[in-house]
Amino acid sequence: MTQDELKKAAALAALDYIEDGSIVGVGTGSTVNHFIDGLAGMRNRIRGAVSSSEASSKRLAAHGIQVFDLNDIDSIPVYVDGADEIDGGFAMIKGGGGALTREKIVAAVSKRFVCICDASKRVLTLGRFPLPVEVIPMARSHVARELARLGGEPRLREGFVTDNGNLIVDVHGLAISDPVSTETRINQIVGVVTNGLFAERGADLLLLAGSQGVERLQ
Ligand code: ABF
Repeated sequence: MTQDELKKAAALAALDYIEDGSIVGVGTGSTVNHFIDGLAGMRNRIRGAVSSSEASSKRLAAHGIQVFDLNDIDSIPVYVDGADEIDGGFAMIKGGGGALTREKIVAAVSKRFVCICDASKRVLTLGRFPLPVEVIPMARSHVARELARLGGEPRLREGFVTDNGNLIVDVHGLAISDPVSTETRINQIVGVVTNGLFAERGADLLLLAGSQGVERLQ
């Protein structure tokens, strides 16, 4: 199977966890695009969705799925999203697509985080994938200096502006042995909006697609 076929298999497995009549939390990325396309087949069974990016909102709307403002919703039973890396404790690096802040907000409101991945995303230690950090533009240099003190190599993502009007700094070369404390430490740097470590609130269920099928891990 190709990597895209694996992504699709993981994404379609997530449909099993969608509750009838509910609002579905929807992430961002190529794996999630398969999930959105699958969700279209059951759109009459759900109330609608809350989305983590303009791109996902557009795709949902194109399928006739109503997209709600998060501020009008009290709770979301299930949030489905991909990851760039996920470790054995279900801590993740996310934000390769630049939607990390909205993803973290929707995940925070959701009761259950279902992570959908192909097997290449599973790692022993997070950090080979550069850690994205969303930054207020005027704080860019300050934040980069502070990130360098953590031992990584911060690089501005050229020509990229987030849906929130901010910048992304990708930190290369980190080996993240304690994801919760690294997440907290980076978030304390003034000018950081959020970082792509999802450790404090990691995934609850991992649907991991490999050549043998989709493993359901929790
Ligand atoms: C989102 O999509 C991001 O947090 C992550 O960066 C990316 C995963 O990429 P893909 O599904 O395209 O491999 O979940």
